[in-house]
Amino acid sequence: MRVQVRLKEALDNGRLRLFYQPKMAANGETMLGAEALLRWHDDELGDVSPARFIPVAESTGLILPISAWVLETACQQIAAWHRAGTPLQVAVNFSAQQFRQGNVADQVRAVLQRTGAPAHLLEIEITESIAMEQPEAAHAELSALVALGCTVALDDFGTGYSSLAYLKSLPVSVLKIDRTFVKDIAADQGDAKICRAIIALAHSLDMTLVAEGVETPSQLAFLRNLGCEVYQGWLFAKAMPVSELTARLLESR
Ligand code: G
Ligand code: G
Ligand code: MN
Ligand code: NA
Repeated sequence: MRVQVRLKEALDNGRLRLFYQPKMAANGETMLGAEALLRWHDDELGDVSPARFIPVAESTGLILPISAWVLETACQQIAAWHRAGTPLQVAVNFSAQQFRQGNVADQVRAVLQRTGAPAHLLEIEITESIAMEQPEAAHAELSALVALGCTVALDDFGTGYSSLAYLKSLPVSVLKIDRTFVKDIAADQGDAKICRAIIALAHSLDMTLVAEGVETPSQLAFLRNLGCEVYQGWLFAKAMPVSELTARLLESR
């Protein structure tokens, strides 16, 4: 109850923030994009993880205004980096309710127009389970997003149950291997095999592979050997405020 009330206040009072976590190329130096991640510091509750408050927001309907704020803020930032001559692709997490509500592509089109963010710099991340929940509606919405020029990534891949036939039919160009598989990749034969299989699957469907939660050089080496293209994790950087990410973009120019 307390989280719910204070979350509403945080949204209304501009206390939510978006941080950005770099996505790196296999050389470990080139930044290919970033994922926008919500952060909330509450005076009483301290730092509250989105893993805790997103489910509350989902169950109270607050997720819709929060998601609208996230999309608007990320697109404003995409436009700002683009205007500054340091364009960066930014991935935004979409919630189950946003998809249930429908007309996602119309909403995205309006925000792109309003902010001046180029569509090709916006990536939409949806979890495998969202895509499976309403296969036909998700297919139609995702196709409309791709028609706008956005890319679509399947997040937490490997934790859901998408059929390969459905996966093949989806207009998705990026698979993000869930970090639970990456975690023990160097120690656990089973996880290593799952990663190998997911990477082979992605490549056979002409999809780009992103590994999440890369924390150690040995995980990186292992994934590199398997031909993974994009790396996200604390080995490279945690999610950071705009000012820090901007400094990195300027350094790398
Ligand atoms: O970055 P972190 O570990 O704190 O994120 C925890 C969870 O919250 C992750 O599953 C992440 O996808 C989710 N999350 C973070 N930001 C957003 C957001 O803007 N929208 C939605 N729907 N989920 C988010
Ligand atoms: O569910 P989703 O993949 O959108 O959420 C990404 C989550 O993973 C965020 O909560 C982010 O903070 C977290 N994360 C990013 N890199 C790492 C990492 O290297 N290790 C761990 N444990 N978590 C990470
Ligand atoms: Mn994500
Ligand atoms: Na994920």
